[in-house]
Amino acid sequence: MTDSITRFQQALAGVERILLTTHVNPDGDAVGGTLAMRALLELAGKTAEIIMSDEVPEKYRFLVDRPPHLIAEGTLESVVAAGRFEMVVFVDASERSRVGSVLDSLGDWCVEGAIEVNIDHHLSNDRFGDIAIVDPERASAAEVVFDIGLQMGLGITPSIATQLYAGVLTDTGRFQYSNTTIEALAAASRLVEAGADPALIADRIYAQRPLMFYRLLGRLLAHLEIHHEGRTALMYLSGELIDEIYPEGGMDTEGIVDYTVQIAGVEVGAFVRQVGPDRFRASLRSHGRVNVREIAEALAGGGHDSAAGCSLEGESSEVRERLLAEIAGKLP
Ligand SMILES: [Mn+2]
Repeated sequence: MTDSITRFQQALAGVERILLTTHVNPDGDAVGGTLAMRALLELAGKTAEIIMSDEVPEKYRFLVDRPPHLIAEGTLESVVAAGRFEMVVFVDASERSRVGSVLDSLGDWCVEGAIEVNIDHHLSNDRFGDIAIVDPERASAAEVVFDIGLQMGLGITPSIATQLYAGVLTDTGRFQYSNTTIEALAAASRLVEAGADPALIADRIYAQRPLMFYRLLGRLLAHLEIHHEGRTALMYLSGELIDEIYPEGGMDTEGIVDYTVQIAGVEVGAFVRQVGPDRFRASLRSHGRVNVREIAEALAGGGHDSAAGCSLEGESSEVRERLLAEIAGKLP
């Protein structure tokens, strides 16, 4: 880590324009970590722009000091017209493809041989890029960004501290997941010292959700499936229900999967949602006794030992059977 941050610092000296990006369906860590990294690069005197595939969810907009560019927007031309990027920084992406359609245009936006920097904390991270600053011991990418800021001696402003704290808070499930380590808590403590307000941040993220979120949650809980003698809980969100509850889009399902594993006796919780015709996304959680990363990897996904995910293709009942069979094989 220390060595790769030093190499990053050396590479920074030779570049002026830096592009940052993060994974599709950005969560609190992706949003907070990427915004904070941009702010740190600006403190280091660089020109830095974020381009992402999906928009920042409503509940994280309070973290946004300057809006990131969206791939779907028409503003990109002016960004690129100002000059090509000499460095691309990926934040919270376990592999290059996780950033979605941004990847298709990188060649148009960047100079040839632009330096790729990979800032992440996923165990499954494949160390892509020219410089990989990856620490799987860290609960969040935000902590890795914090380490970079500290090692580079850049000041952590209250705004940066707030963005990073949001990353630690959300990726540890409000300091509840098994990744809530001494280091994660220490980082959170130092971020509070630097100006992050824990009560305000928790309120903005968790206590200001739109009514529709709870309507959706109610429907999903009412139809929760219990399998494997009570050890597996599965929630399924069909495309029809998405269209019914969110006819104008803007669906927010973050954290819904946690309910599946908060039921007594349940070892593995799964939340499967339809993302297209015969296309699904599954999120998996466990209490740590079952390694859900292995389940996800068997289905070409990835993640952490007690929080993982994968994409699935096929007919909905067949997809669920495949997932349940994989879970059954890992139950104690
Ligand atoms: Mn993360």
